[in-house]
Amino acid sequence: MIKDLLRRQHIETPSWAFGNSGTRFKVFAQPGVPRDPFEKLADAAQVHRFTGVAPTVALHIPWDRVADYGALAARAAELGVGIGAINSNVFQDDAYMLGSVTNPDPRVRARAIDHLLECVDIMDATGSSTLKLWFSDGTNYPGQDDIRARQDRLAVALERVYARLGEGQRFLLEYKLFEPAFYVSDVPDWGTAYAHCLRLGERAQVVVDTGHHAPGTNIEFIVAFLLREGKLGGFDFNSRFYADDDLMVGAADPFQLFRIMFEVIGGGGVEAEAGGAFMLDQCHNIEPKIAGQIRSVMNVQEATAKALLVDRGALSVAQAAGDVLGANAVVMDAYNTDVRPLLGQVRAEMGLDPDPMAAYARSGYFERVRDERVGGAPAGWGA
Ligand code: LRH
Ligand code: MN
Repeated sequence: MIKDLLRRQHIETPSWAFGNSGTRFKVFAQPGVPRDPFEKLADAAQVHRFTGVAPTVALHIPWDRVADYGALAARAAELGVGIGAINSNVFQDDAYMLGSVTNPDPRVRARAIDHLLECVDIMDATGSSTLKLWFSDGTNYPGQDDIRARQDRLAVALERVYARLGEGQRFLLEYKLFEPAFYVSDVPDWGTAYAHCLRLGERAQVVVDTGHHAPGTNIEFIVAFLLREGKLGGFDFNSRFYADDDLMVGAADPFQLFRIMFEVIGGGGVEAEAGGAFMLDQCHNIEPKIAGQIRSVMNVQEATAKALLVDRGALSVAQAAGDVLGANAVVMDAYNTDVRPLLGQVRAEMGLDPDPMAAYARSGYFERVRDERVGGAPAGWGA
C-alpha cells in the first residue's frame, strides 16, 4: 500500500522555478536558463523523467503568456507532462501600487478582475482545472485605507471569478502574512482565506504556502483543520529559516514537512483522488534549478514515505491510553526511519534509476541546453 501511494504521488513543479530569480538585492543570472514557456516545460519534463512523480507544471501569467495556449498544452503532452494550476499575477503593474482587487480606484479593480477572468480563459485553453489566486494587496501604514472596505472589494472580485468558473474548475486562495505589504495584508492568514472560500462555495479552497506564516506557526494544525472542513485545496511547498525565503521544501525544516504530511495522510489528503494539489513554489536563486527541483521532489517523497510508515494502530492505542511518550515514540520511530532504500526500490519498480540526482547529472541534459540556449532573454520574474 505504501509503495503504491508513493508510485502514484503527484507533485507539481512551478514554471517560474526554472527561470532566473533572486531578492531585491540581486537576481543572479544562471547559464542555460529557459527563454520561454516552451523551454520551461522542457526543463520541468526532466524532473518528471527522473522522479516519475512530477507530471504537471504550474504556469504564471503573464510570465508564461503565449500566443497559442493550445500549442503550449500540446507541447507539454509531447514532453510527457500536463498543465497544472494557472497562477494569476496582479502584483507587478504600476497600477497596483495601492492594491489590485482591493484598490480604492474602481478602474484599477476592474483591470485586476479582467486579468483574473483572462486566467480562467487560459484554464479553458490549456485544460487546467485549477486557478491559484495570490494577492499582494495590503497597506503599509495605519489609516492608509479602510480594512473592512478592502475586504468588501476583495469579496466582490472573488464572487466574479467564482461565477466564471466552468465545469470541473476551482480556485485556490493563497494567504500570506506580509510582503510586499508591511502593515495589513488583505489575505494575511488561513482564517481570512477560509472565511472567503466558505462564503463562496465548494469550488473555492485554501492553498497553504509553507513560507507564508508567522515564525512558530503550527502549520500542520492548519492543514488538519482545513482538511477536516474539506477546504484544503493544496500546498505551495518550500521552506524558510526566517520569512518567505522560498528555499527548497524540506531543506530548512524536514521535520515540519514530515508533520505536515502526517496530517495530510491522517486527513485522507495524500490520495491523488482527494484532489489536493501538491505544488512546489520555490526560487533557486543560487543553486542549479532543475537539480534543485529534483531534490525538492525527493524531499517531499521522503517526508511522505516517513509519514506513511507511522504505525497508526499502535499510535491510536497509545493515544487512547494517554501514553504521551509512547505515542510520541511511534511517530518519531517513523520519522527516524531511513526511507531512501524504500524510495530507491519504488523508483526501480517504476523503471527509473533509484538515484534521480545522479541519473539527471549523467544525462548531460543541463550541459546540452546550456550550450543550445544562446541568445534571447533568459526567463525571470521581470520585476
Ligand atoms: C507569493 C507567492 C505566490 C506566487 C508567487 C510566485 O509569495 O508565494 O504563490 O504567485 O509567490
Ligand atoms: Mn506561493
